[in-house]
Amino acid sequence: MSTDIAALAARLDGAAFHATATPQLEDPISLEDAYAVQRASIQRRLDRGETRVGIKMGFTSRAKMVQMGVDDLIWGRLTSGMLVEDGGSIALPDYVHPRVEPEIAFLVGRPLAGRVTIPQALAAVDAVAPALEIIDSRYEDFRFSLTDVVADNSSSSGFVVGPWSRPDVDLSNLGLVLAFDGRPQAFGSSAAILGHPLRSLVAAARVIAEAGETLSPGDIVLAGGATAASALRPSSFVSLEMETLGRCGFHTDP
Ligand code: OOG
Ligand code: MG
Repeated sequence: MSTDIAALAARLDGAAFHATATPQLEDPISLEDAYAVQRASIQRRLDRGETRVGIKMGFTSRAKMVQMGVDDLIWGRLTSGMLVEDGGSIALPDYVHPRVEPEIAFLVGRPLAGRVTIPQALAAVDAVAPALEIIDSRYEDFRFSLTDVVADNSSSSGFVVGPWSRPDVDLSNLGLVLAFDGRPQAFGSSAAILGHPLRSLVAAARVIAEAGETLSPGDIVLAGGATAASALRPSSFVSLEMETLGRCGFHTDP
């Protein structure tokens, strides 16, 4: 039986919109269909007036793969509705069971797509920043197969971007601390992201071309969590401090 892409897109988009979990998909779907569901569910957000902002890479670190029991790189789409202001706040009831993870953001300055080298990827970058991703699987118990999570826009739900720096910073091994109310929650290094976060941008250029699209000037690319994700709690201040790049953070409402 062929997959009903539109029905699955409506179901996952509805689960995100209403912040209610949906069961894992009843029938396994192909990876191609999973990305088609993702695209269709994001189109529903664009039809409601959100705009395309960039993409996020997922499972680019061992810590993330081990935490979720998945072992292949995935990607998802970022829209304007997912952007949380640095220092701003989110309301937990708008989410199903949100988690946060430390990332690095790239600001694309020149079109980028296809098979590129690390220097070519770097040449397309205008700026880099510390970033936090809020992931929120729409599936019950935050459990999914690889294709389930791809269909669910790779759990993408929100993101915060800190101050932009020039891209000539050495990104290979920047220490980082994720903290809740100033208490360290996770320690890591940018090296956890595929050995070097620019490798994630190289991968982003490849996957976006496979989807028949391009990274365009102004797009943001999230390189993927450098540590396992942490569950959000009410009334806390979540912060990321990254060596050289600085800090960003957000509050969770009571
Ligand atoms: C899937 C999204 C993975 C990352 O940074 O590795 C991801 C998930 O863990 O729910 O965003
Ligand atoms: Mg992530």
